[in-house]
Amino acid sequence: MKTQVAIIGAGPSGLLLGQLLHKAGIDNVIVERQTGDYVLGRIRAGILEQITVDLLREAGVSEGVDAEGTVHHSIELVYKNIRRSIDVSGLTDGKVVTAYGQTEMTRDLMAAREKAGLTTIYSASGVSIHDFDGTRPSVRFEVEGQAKALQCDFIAGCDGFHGVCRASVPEGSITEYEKVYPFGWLGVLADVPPVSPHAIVYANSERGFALCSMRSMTRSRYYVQCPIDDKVEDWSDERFWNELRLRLDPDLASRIITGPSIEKSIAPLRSFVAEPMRFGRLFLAGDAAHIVPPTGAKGLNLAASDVKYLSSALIEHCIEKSDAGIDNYSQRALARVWRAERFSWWLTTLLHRFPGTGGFDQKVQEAELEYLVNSQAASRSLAENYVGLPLDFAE
Ligand code: RFL
Ligand code: PHB
Repeated sequence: MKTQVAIIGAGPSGLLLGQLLHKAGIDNVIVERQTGDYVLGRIRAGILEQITVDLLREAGVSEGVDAEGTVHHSIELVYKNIRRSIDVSGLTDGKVVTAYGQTEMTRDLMAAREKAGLTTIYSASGVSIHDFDGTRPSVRFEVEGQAKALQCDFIAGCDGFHGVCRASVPEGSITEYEKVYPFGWLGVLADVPPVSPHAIVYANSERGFALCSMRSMTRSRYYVQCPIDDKVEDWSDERFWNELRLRLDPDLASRIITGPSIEKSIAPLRSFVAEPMRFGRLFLAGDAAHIVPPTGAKGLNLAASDVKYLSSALIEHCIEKSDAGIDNYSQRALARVWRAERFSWWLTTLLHRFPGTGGFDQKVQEAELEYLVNSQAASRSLAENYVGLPLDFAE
């Protein structure tokens, strides 16, 4: 088998990259370790920056988000049992974020790929990548017990945090920066109307962080901070809803509509960056190169901006015969990655209860939240990061 770009991973990074390359006439094959249904079963992100929605549009896959996405103009912050709104749009010249599930976005991208007749190899086992430091890279794997080889010009490592691509880079060529947080998020998806259909609610409470989000007017996504070693079985639906209510202001708590969970999972929180993001003819994109704690809703959006930079670079190489884009890819992507890392770390630190947090730390968090909602300078800084920083910065 032969292709121009071998993409490892059929998550949002890999699928979006495949679509953008295809639109530009660049041949690509995706190799994914799981089945398509498994990939769709992972409930993750829900908030898209405008840049991400624009990219879906550019890829010709925006029908779903245009029809079903819910535009948010504000976020709400709960602290000291009160709730205050931040007018994100008003503070950013009208920018918005859109609630549309990663599951739905992935489904749309998979459907578009199938319709275009592009090759995706699911259930590939023992995937390995070779010779990306030379001019003729290749990918090897097994499908139904049969060994396969895929020759290519470039490899895009879109295989997430636990993937094979980053792990295949020689140790001395990569630097990893990591911070692991001492708690997790317990997430519940339920077919109930969202408590706050016009805003995402972030709560700081003495009992720990909570978040109210949505997927549609009939499907909601809620999270509570939990100890990292808790098990999903420890959390009955009833315990979850009770804990959520206790972390919100009384008005919002009284309005929550509860129902049986249709998914419940615990996610660890981590900040991680691998530098650089290019090794010869191998490029890392999305979670394969970096992780943010989900507090700022940045993970999927960073994956999308990496893909924007990478697709432009590969198109420039293949069509315009210029290497400027691929040579600059890592630096360009990392500039935006580190800004989102900073924002996600800051918001996580501000909103969560850390083990050993005393009265002083809680008071300082509350003072900062009060400052945030009352100072236009501070709320503008939050807003411009939340809607997504520009794709390029002056260095
Ligand atoms: P993915 O989604 O992990 O996809 C990688 C794919 O690669 C496959 N794979 C392999 N394939 C072949 N060979 C191998 N050896 C392979 N190893 C792995 C995997 O099976 C998988 O299909 O990475 P990608 O595409 O870079 O996408 C990143 C996003 O999934 C992630 O950043 C977001 O979900 C993060 N995130 C959020 N991001 C946002 O922008 N907004 C949000 O509101 C938001 N909320 C969240 C989140 C992540 C969460 N969790 C569970 C970590 C909320 C949560 C709770
Ligand atoms: C979600 O809807 O899953 C979501 C929303 C906002 C976040 C993280 C996750 O910051």
